Amino acid sequence: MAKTKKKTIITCAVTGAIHTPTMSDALPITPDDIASQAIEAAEAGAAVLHLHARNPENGAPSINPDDFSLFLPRIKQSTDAVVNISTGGSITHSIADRISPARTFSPEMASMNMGSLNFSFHPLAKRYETFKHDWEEDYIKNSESGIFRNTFADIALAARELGEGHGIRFEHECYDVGHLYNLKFCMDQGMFKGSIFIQFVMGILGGISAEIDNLVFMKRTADRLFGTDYQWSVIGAGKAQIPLALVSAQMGGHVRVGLEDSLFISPGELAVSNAEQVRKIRSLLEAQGHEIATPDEAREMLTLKG
Ligand code: KMH
Ligand code: ZN
Repeated sequence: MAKTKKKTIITCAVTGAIHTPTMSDALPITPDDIASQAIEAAEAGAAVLHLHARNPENGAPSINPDDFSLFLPRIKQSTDAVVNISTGGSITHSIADRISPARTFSPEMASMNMGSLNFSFHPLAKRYETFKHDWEEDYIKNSESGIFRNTFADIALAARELGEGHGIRFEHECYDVGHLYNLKFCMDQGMFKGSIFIQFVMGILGGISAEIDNLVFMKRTADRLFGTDYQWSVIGAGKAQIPLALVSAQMGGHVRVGLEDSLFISPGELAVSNAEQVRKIRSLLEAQGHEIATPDEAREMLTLKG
């Protein structure tokens, strides 16, 4: 049974697979950058670190477990934060490849994307005249015709391999209301047992937009489907990151920040690091009377294997 929320869990999503090196010098690319920014984010108050890997040579998104092995041990050695490994990878990879890092490292948490969508960030390409690396422009533009595939069979495979196989708990990424119904269906099929942690992903082109009305709708729908005994959080992509995180906390949810979801610290101003975003949301939350969960408190609330 999920515990009732007492404190607010800050997740930091450190690098992701949408943003590319040209977009911000702060985006961690090398294993050393990923490790040091993750550690700094944990020290600033992130109880959960959501992690993707990058090709150390050119910063391209990577789902190669070898690339994770270049930074995971250092993060585990230096912090007590919950490690959450992405199974989203990037939209170009198959589910079998995307689950390989979580299967290799058996973290406490992994992401689980709850439906297929036109996951597109191609409008970003227009903002840049030149790119640091050859792969970037095509990668961004190709997302216009990309489908982020997460069929029921894909979800079942990931649930079987990682949930049943390794006792990993999931950050259920729901990009639209239909994904909540997908989650309910999967639970009814027995794919996920015990408490759930829903991440309402808002503001990705192809998914639901980042508006308070939509968050209330998502939350009400989840309440209807799952009762009140679940934990939840919000990703507000881009400029919605901090404003929607604050609304989430006021509504009883947790928050996610990090350069995966937004490169900015305030409108028009690039963040200098993941930790800067963590410090900002932490101070705003504390000013509103919220207490920040430690990693162990997050483990208890999310019923992780520890
Ligand atoms: N990039 C986020 C919008 C995953 O890694 O599985 C969603 C995400 C997906 O974090
Ligand atoms: Zn991710």
